[in-house]
Amino acid sequence: FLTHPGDLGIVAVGFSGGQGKPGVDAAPAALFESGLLDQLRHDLGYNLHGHDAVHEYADLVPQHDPPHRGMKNPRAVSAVTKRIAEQVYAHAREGRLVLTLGGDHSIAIGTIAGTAKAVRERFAGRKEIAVIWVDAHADINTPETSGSGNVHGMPVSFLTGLARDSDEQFFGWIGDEHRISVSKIVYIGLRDVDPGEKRILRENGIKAFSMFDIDRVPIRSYGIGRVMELALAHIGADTPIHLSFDVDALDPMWAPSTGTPVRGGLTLREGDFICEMVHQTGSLVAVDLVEVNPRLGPAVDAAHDTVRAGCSLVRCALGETLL
Ligand code: HAR
Ligand code: MN
Ligand code: MN
Ligand code: MN
Repeated sequence: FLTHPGDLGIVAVGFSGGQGKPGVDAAPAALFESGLLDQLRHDLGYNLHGHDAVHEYADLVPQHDPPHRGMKNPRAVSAVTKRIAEQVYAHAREGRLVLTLGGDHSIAIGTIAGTAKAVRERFAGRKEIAVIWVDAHADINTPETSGSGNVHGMPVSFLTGLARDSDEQFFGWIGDEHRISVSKIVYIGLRDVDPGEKRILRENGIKAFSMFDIDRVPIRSYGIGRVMELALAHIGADTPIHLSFDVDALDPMWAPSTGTPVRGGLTLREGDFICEMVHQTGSLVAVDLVEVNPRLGPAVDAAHDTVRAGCSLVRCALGETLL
């Protein structure tokens, strides 16, 4: 039964260079093995494109890649995200909804750059995308504010132009056509934000809903339903939406296998609800699912549970309904 027929471009990214823990590159294969593609094809009725390969970008990763402005693996992450931007752009230009499976969250530099460029072209520069960033973390460090040097903690600063580098091999390839404005980002699920990031969020007036806002304490906080109403109202109708979902937004109870788990997160139902609400806008143009690491986790079932949660989030974003 085809509830949502349509063309879906898939970019499967086996890349982990935005952070230090191996295994996050194995997520696309694990998601495929658990039946995600069949669910998208048969249960949701999509025509799939680009799903045959998991890209490893080995040709773009140099042997010697010393830090630049404190960033680790800067040449590799820059070159890989540039390539991802081209891949996402190529799907989006064909009018396909684009699903990118990471990989760590540095890859969103590429996915969002690609979507932003395609939407600008499609609407002759009159429309800009909005980004809903679901995460325990804000990922808005600049190279200078980052304590870790991991680029997966910096994608939003490069995408907004808060961080820039004129050198092509260190993200200098990012142009105005790839960027998003700070007023078009909404965060949901934050609970582990560095002091420097809090200052950046405040100084730029960036819309952010923390776990406190999602809690159902009477009067003072909103609950997930009201948070989604407010988030979508901030974006406004008729604005193309890129949903970038970091699986660590979920509580480790639901998604234990991830590189930087933070307790006190979203339930799986709250995560699915965010995705369902975004789907219902009819404005979704791209989805990322990142930071699933099937090699990590406390128990034998951890990876399996996390992969299943990831599949559920993706299905909800792509139109699965309960009835
Ligand atoms: N804020 C920390 C840093 O910059 C941790 C970032 C962790 N990021 C992710 N992606 N797991 O959200 O290093
Ligand atoms: Mn089936
Ligand atoms: Mn993230
Ligand atoms: Mn995170």
